[in-house]
Amino acid sequence: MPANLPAEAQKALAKYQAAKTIEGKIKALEEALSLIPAHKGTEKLRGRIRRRISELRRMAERKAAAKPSRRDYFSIPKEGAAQIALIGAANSGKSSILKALTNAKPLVAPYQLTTTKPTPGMMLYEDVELQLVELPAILTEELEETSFTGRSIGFAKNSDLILIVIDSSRDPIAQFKKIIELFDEFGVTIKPKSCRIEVEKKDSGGIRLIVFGKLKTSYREASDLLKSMGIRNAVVKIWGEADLSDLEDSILRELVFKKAIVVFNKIDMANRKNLAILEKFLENNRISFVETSAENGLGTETLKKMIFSTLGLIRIYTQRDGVKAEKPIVVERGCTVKEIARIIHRELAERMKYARVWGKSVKIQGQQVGPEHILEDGDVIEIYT
Ligand SMILES: Nc1nc2c(ncn2[C@@H]2O[C@H](COP(=O)(O)OP(=O)(O)OP(=O)(O)O)[C@@H](O)[C@H]2O)c(=O)[nH]1
Ligand SMILES: [Mg+2]
Repeated sequence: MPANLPAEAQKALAKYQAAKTIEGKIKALEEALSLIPAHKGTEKLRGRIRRRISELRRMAERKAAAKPSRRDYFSIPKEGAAQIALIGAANSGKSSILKALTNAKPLVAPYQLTTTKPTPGMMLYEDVELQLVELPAILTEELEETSFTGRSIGFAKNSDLILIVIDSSRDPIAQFKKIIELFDEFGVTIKPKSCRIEVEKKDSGGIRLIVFGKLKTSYREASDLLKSMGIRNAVVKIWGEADLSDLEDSILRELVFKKAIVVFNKIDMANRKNLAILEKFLENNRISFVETSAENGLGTETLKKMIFSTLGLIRIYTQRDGVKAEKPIVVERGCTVKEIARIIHRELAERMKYARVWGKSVKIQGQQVGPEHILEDGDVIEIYT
């Protein structure tokens, strides 16, 4: 680990940390690379920087290729409790799934790239409305990129959940691999991390590591890595289990974790052997998957349930003078009574004294609870001021 980089190189790396644009980041890294002498001790760092530069270059190329004037039709206002993106290769059955799960009537056809713009539909899960958006194919059937690749992944990056639709009648491993590679290039990962790392840069005070879980490297090595990346003063918080490469990832790259479900569609025509291998891999990596046949409805109900549970949403029904609201307030798991009060009315959160709750979060039905009480799916709540 190069503890003593030339001051100029460290300055360039600090510039990279501060850069706001892709071009600025590339420039700073190129400068740093030219200032870091090549020898055994700097080999790893130089390699890491070179990898990051080529990644950023690809991102810049893609950005230039996507005409800004076309941006507009690619944005769909969020509706319902969450926005869910359907993404995958051409003809994998994205439109068919959208049609099976929502009120939308997209064109389903046996030729490639039938869908050429984001197409929304509303799905009703019990009493919760969720928005599904089919994105134009990011790969052809031959697994070549399309003119939509960048924009479709960009859209998915902003959604609450991604459904990766795989055509099980064609090689599922090749499709999945290619899609994950593309996601990686665009800074998206779907693999649940074993750790969370926050790097808060400071003006002074050196490097402080606060480890809530476990750091599988020495303090010395971690702080050397930070210094070699131009970070001299920072508070670094680590939750869960992290190693040096996790730390590297969080400093050099800006990987966004997205919840995802892999949907093996056309299961009626599946290539079973390869599928089993991929499913094992997903299981080991804690990535959810489901088998469907949009043609005959197989697995679509399971998919609906999985969408709701993966989103981590719960439904809270407010009650007033004994009358329960018909429509729930849909919030993220872990929501407290006070947060619900705030959603109803800001003043209510300040004026509330206690609440009565019926449902899974209380032992006695109608139990009196305080503002910090954590609610569960299906709870009924009456707030008293
Ligand atoms: N056998 C079988 N065929 C399916 C299934 N789902 C979709 N198909 C067929 O596959 C073809 C493509 O389906 P689409 O839903 O249009 O696929 P898409 O992913 O939206 O395609 P693009 O919009 O072109 O990217 C159609 O001929 C569908 O009838 C399935 O589960 N089983
Ligand atoms: Mg389609």
